[in-house]
Amino acid sequence: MGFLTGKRALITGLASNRSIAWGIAGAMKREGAELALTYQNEKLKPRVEQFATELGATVALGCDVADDDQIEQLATDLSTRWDGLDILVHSIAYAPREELDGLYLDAVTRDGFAIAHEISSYSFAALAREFRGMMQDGNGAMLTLTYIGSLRSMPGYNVMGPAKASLEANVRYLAQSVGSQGIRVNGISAGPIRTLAASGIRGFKKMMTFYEHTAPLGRGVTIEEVGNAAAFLCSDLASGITGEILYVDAGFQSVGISPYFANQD
Ligand code: 0WD
Repeated sequence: MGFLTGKRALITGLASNRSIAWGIAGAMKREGAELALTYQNEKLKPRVEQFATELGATVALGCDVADDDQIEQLATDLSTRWDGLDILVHSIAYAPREELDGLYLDAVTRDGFAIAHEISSYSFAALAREFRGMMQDGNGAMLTLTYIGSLRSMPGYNVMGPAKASLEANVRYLAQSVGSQGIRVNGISAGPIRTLAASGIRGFKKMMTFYEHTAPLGRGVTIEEVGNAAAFLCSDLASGITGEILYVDAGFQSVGISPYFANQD
């Protein structure tokens, strides 16, 4: 019996079988959770419905998190199918592509800054507000995905850095807001993984090489590894953990200078 048996999980941000949300869905399914998936728009609908079939997911529902009405509708639709929710996974980020090119100060605009923060950070609070009412049994868990670009500047990550910093603060404030209901809120800071979202970052391949030379494990991480950590954090095994950002990054964040670079003459 898996450690998520009997849990019902709503997973957002599934765009392809390379998405981190796919790794999370797979791990949660394996551990016994019943799944519901969301798709952002009609274009993604057939693909996500196919994923739902493969995962034996109960439902696939539409929701563009830029639209409050759609978030509300999602909660209404889900509540007609399930009488409660245990796990909410927010695996969504977006910034206009032009914002992710060149130096931050040359690229950042008022609109781009607002959009990146709205979709990548605020939407977590918007979903949390809508779904906390369905998490009534005192063991709910909410999870989001972040990146170390929140703490350190990274080439081309630009406005997503401040947006992820905001998201991580969101985790702490949400944890405080819903802690009295027994709901836990955490984030996973994942190492870079080649997904659709990552393809917007120029120089991603070269950065991966640097990453592999720096991380103690000498490699990147997989969506399956992120999925396993997500399943744990959203399970009762993690009942004492909230307001936390857990690094699943092959140890990259722990390094100052790796021996690889010191050994170069
Ligand atoms: O290296 C990476 N891939 C890392 C990703 C390292 C660390 C963290 N992350 C984060 C991302 O920032 C994001 O928060 O993980 C999360 C998931 O990202 P992913 O799995 O890398 O990306 P992807 O497979 O592209 O899924 C993100 C999806 C969107 O995909 P596209 O590529 O179509 O933009 O977020 C969804 C969408 O499906 N999304 C939305 N969903 C609802 N409403 C919206 C929206 N407005 N905007 C984007």
